[in-house]
Amino acid sequence: MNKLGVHALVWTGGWNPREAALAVERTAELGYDLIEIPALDPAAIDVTLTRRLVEASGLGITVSLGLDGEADISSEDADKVTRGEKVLNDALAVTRDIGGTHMCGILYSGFQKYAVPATPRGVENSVDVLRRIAGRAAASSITIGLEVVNRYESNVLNTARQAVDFCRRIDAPNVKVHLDTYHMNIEENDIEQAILTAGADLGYFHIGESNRGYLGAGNIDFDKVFRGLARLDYRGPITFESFSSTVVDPRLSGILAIWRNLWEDSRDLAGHARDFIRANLKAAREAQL
Ligand code: FUD
Repeated sequence: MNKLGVHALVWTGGWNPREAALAVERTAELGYDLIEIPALDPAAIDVTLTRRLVEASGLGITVSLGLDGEADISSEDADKVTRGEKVLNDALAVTRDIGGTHMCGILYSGFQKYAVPATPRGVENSVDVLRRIAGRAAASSITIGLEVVNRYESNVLNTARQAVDFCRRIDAPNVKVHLDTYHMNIEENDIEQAILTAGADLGYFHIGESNRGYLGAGNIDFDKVFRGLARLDYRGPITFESFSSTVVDPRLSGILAIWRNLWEDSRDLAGHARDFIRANLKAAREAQL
């Protein structure tokens, strides 16, 4: 069945030894199966420490990131593309060395608001780089998840349909579509249909509310979300994401525009999300029988 995960920013904004230990301990204590750690700066992750903590906890681990504008593989500027490929290679090495199974996020472009559309040549650059990254990832049995985000966070992949077409162009079995309910709620016509459109290409799933706070306290139609996952019989990881000004990673929280305090008690939030996801998934699966 699906492995259930939680994003590290629910617990901590950094990854020093104390923060890493706390995030791993709390995730395991609540019965989650995996922790997803952000690696916008892969060098900031202490690989030996992280591997030791994760192995001792019995959790799985995944890595997520987005590229910045100076290291953008969807650019027409060869230097930016080269820098972006290096960031992806560095993050992949971290994913491998900490025992990660998935590297996902906005791997295909800058993780930012663009003021102009992506260009065909830029998108071709992105496809070429990701094909090489996929080959290296496959050697370590790592799945690449291309996260579909809303228009303010990339100009390349905003819908499930675009992501499926993009995966076809890369044409590597370990490159999958990564959907996120927060973004789908903004861009898709119908969340359930979008999940079905991703189909067998769906390889990673983020669950987050419309205001990125407590699940069920916003506008997302979770009946459709879980029905879609059940109809697809999706078996991959499902990670809970939520952000509040209580827990801040200066770079990531800034890109995500986390200005408001939506919760203070990480443990209560994550415990609630675990129960919410488990109960809704179970009900949706039973309804399919
Ligand atoms: C971005 C997003 C996140 C992001 C991750 C990076 O809006 O939804 O999934 O990729 O937080 O660690």
